[in-house]
Order: sequence, then structure tokens, then C-alpha cells
Amino acid sequence: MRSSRRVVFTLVALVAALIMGTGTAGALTATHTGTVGPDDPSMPVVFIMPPVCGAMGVTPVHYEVIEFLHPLEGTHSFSMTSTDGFASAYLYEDSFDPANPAENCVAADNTGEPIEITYDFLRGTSYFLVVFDDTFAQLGGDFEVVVQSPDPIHTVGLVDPATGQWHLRNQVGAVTTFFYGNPGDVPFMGDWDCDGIDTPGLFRQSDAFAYLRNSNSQGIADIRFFFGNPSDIPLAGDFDGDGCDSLSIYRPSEQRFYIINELGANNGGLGAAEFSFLFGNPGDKPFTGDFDGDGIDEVGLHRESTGFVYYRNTLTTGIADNEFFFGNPGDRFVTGDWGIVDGTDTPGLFRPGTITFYFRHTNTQGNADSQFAFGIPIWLPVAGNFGLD
Ligand SMILES: [Ca+2]
Ligand SMILES: [Ca+2]
Ligand SMILES: [Ca+2]
Ligand SMILES: [Ca+2]
Repeated sequence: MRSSRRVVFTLVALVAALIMGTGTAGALTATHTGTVGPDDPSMPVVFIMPPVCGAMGVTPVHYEVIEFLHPLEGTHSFSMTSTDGFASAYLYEDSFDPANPAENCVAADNTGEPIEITYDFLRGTSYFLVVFDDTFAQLGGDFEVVVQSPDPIHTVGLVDPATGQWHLRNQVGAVTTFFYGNPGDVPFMGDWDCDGIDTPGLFRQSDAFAYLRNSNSQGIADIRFFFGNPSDIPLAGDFDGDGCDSLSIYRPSEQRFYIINELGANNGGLGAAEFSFLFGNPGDKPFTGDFDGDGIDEVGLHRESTGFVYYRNTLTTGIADNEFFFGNPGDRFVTGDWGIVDGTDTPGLFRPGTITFYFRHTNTQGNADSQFAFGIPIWLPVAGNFGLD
């Protein structure tokens, strides 16, 4: 049974790869602006020997820090312009200590407009771009940094709820298959260890535990904790923008979201909810995603009976910020940054009747922008950046 399925899969994956092409791996662009002035803290200047830092000096300079907490691994590039070219920049790896700014400085530029730094970020590591006033006058000014970072490469997978077998696709449609969990577990994906890669999580309604794993391979849970009510729906997302996913709760009986920004302690209980709010109608299925591209996940609801999709751009009670129809009754909904890779998540769905995934590339009403055949009707869809070759 299993081996014949695998053959079917390979063929389906090949066809899908042909339909989808080889993906559009590129770069995400974001712009950071700020103003360095007398109110900013100061640190001793570090001499620059482009493209690296040299020895620490003594002259104090005003600075501002742009944090990149657990960014994706790969090449990041920075291009900065500033008022009369007053600013230069340092890049720090792991941590930045303004009392010892020669430490952990891995790149720097002071060669004039535009200031440019390119650096290969490591997986699971934080980076700090320090913009400082490189003039004797220390009058400061405005700056703008354009950051190019790697694509998150969101793809989809399917989980067989009868066997606990996971089938995760990479960007070119190749499928990685492994067993994780028991029959009946509720599957989801998230980045539990903040390395930029989404890996499996399960909610086992029989013991009300969540079981999280940090790699896309067969094995036991790396962390497990008591999640709560068997009827609660787990929602994985980064609800505070720190680069780490946590598990929040949607309680259908109350139509209430409980937002939690820490994972439960291993073998312990779930942490207290930071806050909760009412949203939704009875029967609607919750989902999470970053629908306004600000780096923080928010929540929405999908009405499977009609395909009605609605969400808010903030984690608060209120009317929907956006709503539209996508899909047919019975479709199973996911979200991700696909098609137009711009940091904004949009809907996708798995239609059991046609064993096909359909994707919308904008949060607007309309037909699917892309699609491919994949899977078996009873399988459940998941989505994320799986980090699979
Ligand atoms: Ca991870
Ligand atoms: Ca978080
Ligand atoms: Ca957001
Ligand atoms: Ca997008």
C-alpha cells in the first residue's frame, strides 16, 4: 500500500513540477527609515576597513539599531542613503554591545552613498544593523536602508490522518515523506526553534497534549506540553513578530481567540494567554497568517459552507478588515506567501474532490491564480517554509 502510493506521488510531483515550473526564488525587499540625532544613545566609534570592522576608537557617535531576530539564512544585502551622507553602518552577528562595539562586528561600510553591506546570514542567528553618525559635527539626520533578504519559499504538504504520514513539497515539487504522530492527530506547521524553518506540530485530542518537532523527519517530539480543551483549535503563528512561532488557541464554543506568545514548558502546561478577543461565527474555521506584511501574524476565519474568508489586521475584536470568497464547500484552507512573494500571506486550499491545491496570490476575490494536483482525498493540508531541498 505504502510503496504503491509513493510511486503515484512521484508521478504527481513530477507533473506538478512541470506545471509550476521551478518556482520564482528571488529576494524580498523591505525599507527601514529612521533619524539619528542627539537624543539617540552613543557608543565609541569603531574604525572601518571596508568591508569589515577594525579596532575600537574613543570618539562617541550617535547610533540607532535595526534588529533582525532569527531571519532566514542566506544572503542579505543593505543599501543605505542618508541626509548629506552623514551615516555609515556596522553589521553585528549574535549580539550587539554598545560598550564593546568591536565585538561581533562582522561587516561595515563607510565608503559613501550608498552605504552597502552584503552578508550571508547563518540559520537561527540574530543580526543587528547599527546606523551611526560618521561626522565630527554629530548633527545627525534621516536615513533609509533598503534590505534584500531571501524568499521564505512557502510551499504546501499533506498529512494522512489515518496513518500519521506527512508529505511535504519543496519549491520544485519534490516530496519528502515521513511518519510523525498517531492516527487522528491534528497536524500543523510552525517554526518552534526560530531558525526560519517550519516543522510539524500535532494536537492529540485524546490526551490534550501538543507534540512539536524541530525537523522535517521521522522521530519523536522535541517538545510536548498540555494544550487544553480537546475541542480547542491550535493556531501556530508569530503573534509578536519575534521570529518564533507559538501556539495560540481558538475556542469555537466561545468564538474567542486566546493569543499566547510562548511555547508551553516541556512536559508541562501551556503558558497563560497574553490576551483574548472575540471574533467569528459558530462553525467557521480559524486560520493564521500575515495578511498585511508587517511581520506579525493575525487571524482570520473561513466558512467552509460558502468559501467566505474574513480576517482582521490586528489581534483585536472588531469587524473584518477584509473579506472575500475563495473556494467551494468542503475545501480545506491554508495560507502562505506564494505566487507573489512579498511577505504577505494569501489563501490556498486543498479540494478533496479534485485532489488539487488552488492558490490565490492576493487577498482579493477571484479565481485561483495557480493550482496543481497532489494527494489523496482524506489528507489534510499544511503550509510553510519547510527548508527542504
Ligand atoms: Ca524551526
Ligand atoms: Ca512569536
Ligand atoms: Ca500582520
Ligand atoms: Ca504574497
